[in-house]
Amino acid sequence: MMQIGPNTRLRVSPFFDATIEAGATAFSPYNKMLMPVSFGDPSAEYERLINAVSQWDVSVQRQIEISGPDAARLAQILSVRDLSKCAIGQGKYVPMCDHAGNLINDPVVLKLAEDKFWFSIADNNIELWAQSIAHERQLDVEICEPDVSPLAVQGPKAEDVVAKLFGEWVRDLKFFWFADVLAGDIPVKLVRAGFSKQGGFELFLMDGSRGKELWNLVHEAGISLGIGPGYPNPVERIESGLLSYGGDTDAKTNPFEVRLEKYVNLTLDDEVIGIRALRKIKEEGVKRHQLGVKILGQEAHEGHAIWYDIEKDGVKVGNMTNGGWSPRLNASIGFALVSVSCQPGDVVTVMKHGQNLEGTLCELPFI
Ligand code: THG
Repeated sequence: MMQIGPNTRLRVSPFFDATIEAGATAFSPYNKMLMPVSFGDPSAEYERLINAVSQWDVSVQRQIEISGPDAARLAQILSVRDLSKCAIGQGKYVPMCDHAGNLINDPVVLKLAEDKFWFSIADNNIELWAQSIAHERQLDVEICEPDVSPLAVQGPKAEDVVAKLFGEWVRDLKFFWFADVLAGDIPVKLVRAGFSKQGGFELFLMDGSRGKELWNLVHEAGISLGIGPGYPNPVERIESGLLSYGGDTDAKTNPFEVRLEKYVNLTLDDEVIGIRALRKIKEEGVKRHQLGVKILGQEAHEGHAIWYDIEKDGVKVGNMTNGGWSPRLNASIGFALVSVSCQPGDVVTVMKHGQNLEGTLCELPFI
């Protein structure tokens, strides 16, 4: 049997043992940790997310904590979305850019206090980035990665499971808002969030020694509702139009290209990193945009398609960045990052190695 040698470069999730017991068969690296990405039965894992409830070890969604007198200022410097109206107890989905306007992350930013924020990050080293910016600008802040590990509960029955654990009031928690709760005596921050469009919550475990207990409590609360293990589902999130930073983006992707314009405030102060570059990009117009591509009449293909070339009239116009078989659409679908000369309705060729597939571009989301 293949073994993984955990060390400081590849850390173990507090839920690792529980996911192995639940039958995890594959893991993927993310933020210097491993995330389970298969429990051996992809169609059952998809079905329970769509029709029942699924629990996911997403502790790889690390929190970068910024606290201190200049915390609010630094949080805004790092974010191209206006955070001034974010309340304590509220989160927002926020694009982060480098100085050239390239997307470097798309966290959920949680405001814990006037002087304390968590950046719940996608896969990139934001702790190092935030430290560097703070020191260069001589800001009075502390930055760390606390012992916090999210466990997602997703699906149409997720709310029932979470209500069983914490009470009926959870049904009134608004999207991206959060509250401190106890699961038994395990401290948890309960966030209405999750990387699917099937509804649900994330339980941020606040004590990494208690991962197995929390996993089991959620499992027990969900048994009668059909709960089972899962992970951020690659097909459901494509159907739903959710972006995977680093999966659907390259080093030169800006937020306008990947449908994040509504989260960008170009009137923010010039000290916000990337904002001047984004104003210029907006003025000049983008060269690429993200659409869907639908390949009709194709059997499910093994694994997941990544970064296949897309051609139109024999000329490369971009890439299918991620794709997979959609049971609900009865088609292979994917995200297309293509030239703005391409429009929904255009017929294109997806250059799968050794097999060229005819597809049609479409608006997102698929569902
Ligand atoms: N939850 C938490 N942290 C995360 C993710 C998460 N960190 C990594 C990654 N996911 C960050 N990316 C996203 C992408 C999309 C959403 C959340 C995090 C999301 N989008 C909704 C949408 O696009 O419809 C809502 C956005 C809005 O309109 O405000 O939820 O999943 N903790």
